[in-house]
Amino acid sequence: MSDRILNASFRSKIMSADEAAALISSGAAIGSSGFTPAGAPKAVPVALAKRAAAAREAGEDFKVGVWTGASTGPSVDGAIAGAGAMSFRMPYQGDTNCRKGINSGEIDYVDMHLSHAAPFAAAGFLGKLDYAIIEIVGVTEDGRLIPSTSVGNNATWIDLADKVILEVNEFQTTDLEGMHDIYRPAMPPHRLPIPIVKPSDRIGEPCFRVDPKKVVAVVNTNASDICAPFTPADQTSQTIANNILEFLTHEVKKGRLPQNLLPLQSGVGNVANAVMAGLQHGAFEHLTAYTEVLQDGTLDLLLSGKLDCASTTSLTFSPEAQAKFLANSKALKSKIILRPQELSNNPELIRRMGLITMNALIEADIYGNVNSTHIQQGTAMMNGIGGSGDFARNAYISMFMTPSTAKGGAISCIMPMVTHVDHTEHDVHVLVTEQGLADLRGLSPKKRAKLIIENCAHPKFRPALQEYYDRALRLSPGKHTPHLLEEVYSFMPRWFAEHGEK
Ligand code: 0RQ
Repeated sequence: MSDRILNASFRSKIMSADEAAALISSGAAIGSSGFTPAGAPKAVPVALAKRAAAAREAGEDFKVGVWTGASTGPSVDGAIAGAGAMSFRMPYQGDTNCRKGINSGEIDYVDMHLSHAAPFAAAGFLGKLDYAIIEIVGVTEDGRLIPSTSVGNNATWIDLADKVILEVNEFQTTDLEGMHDIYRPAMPPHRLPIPIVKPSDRIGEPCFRVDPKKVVAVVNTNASDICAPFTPADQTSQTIANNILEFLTHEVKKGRLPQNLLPLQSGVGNVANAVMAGLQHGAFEHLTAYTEVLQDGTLDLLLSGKLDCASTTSLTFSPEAQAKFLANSKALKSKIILRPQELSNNPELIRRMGLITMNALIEADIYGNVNSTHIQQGTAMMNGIGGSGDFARNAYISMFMTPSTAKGGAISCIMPMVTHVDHTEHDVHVLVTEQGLADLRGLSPKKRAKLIIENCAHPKFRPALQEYYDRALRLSPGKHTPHLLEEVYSFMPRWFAEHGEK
């Protein structure tokens, strides 16, 4: 332990996770590290959940609010929400217990753009932050903190919190030191342009700074990140990936993209991973990525030399890829930059560098509006908008991808009207399913509808969608965006009744 903590004042604060958790009182707001769910603390939140469960057994209520970078997995969301000890959550989650709490009304969830989280908190829109619980790799002699496998909002939580609890995770490689680029934009009216012009630029410092007086506990851990393995790309994800690669090749041929494309962003999940993995076999060289999650497929591109550099805020690797990363961490140091999510998801940078963005969705409608967050007819939360809005609104080319059906083919992911809108028709340039691709750029709503139904909908649902659209067109002639609201609202329950509840 001591060789990771080179500063004596930090060494004097070493204690157990239980002792650190005992410092936190009910009602506290906690800023936790963790991004999908790399770099999440492994021990203190679990101890806190244990404490909350004991309090509940003793007839007391013990609840905390949890602010994070993004999803944090079982050691934070799973444990605290599982103990019924979470009162508030922001800005993104993906955990079963947490989802249950949100959808049963137990947890107040603020689902927000990831680029907004740090500035909202810094502006005081979310109230006071009492504790930061941050996983780090070590402490330097002069008391700076070496970040772990994600940066997320950690720099902001450390600055804003009254008290800081550190988890020094010996499992994480010390080769991470030097991969990070920590920079916090000033708040308006003092904010200056962020001087990143390409993904490989470094503009900040490799470590977090903390006022040592705020550090109340240092806890030793030794555990890997808990990221689920990716399922090998099935036929559907592979076909979606191929459709996207074909499209990119076509754009290069047309002269609308350079030979090495533009910086790539790809979202979370198997399809996103399959697209990045697919680039391995494509003709593109000297690629770059400016993204928020770096998954297995992107790691392979870095290792094969296809991808020159990747800027991200988290390293979200399956156990297999974690081993590959560890074996190659020295070589990867010059190729990976981990930044705060205020930079990885910064709208101004995304627009200026001209990103190609690829995100998954839950449902899209025939006009190109996208629901990324809600199920059960728009009433229940799945995960959250995450960074998809930061990227989609500002992309050079914003792509959304999905299998054409969900739940074993029972539900169409192309609907007459989405039940919840996260990304409007204006932010969706290209829609891709395994059925095909709809390039919506420069098309009016009626032309978009034709293309989406023909190219993206599953053949099983295509006739019903076409029939709805034709009737809307007939009954509201000349309208810009033909819809039959009475019908669309009756259509959905009927459809779901016929094909099973979402
Ligand atoms: O649920 O496993 O219970 O059946 O949604 O769907 O197909 O496994 O796809 O893992 O890529 O997730 C949009 C949720 C897709 C994700 C979403 C059900 C489906 C399954 C997952 P089950 P898949 P993925 C960068 C960008 C928002 C944030 C974002 C997400 C589950 O990508 O959260 O993009 N995106 N961030 O069955 C009912 C439908 C459905 C449906 C899918 N039409 N109706 N259920 N599902 N379509 C990362 C960050 O921001 C951190």
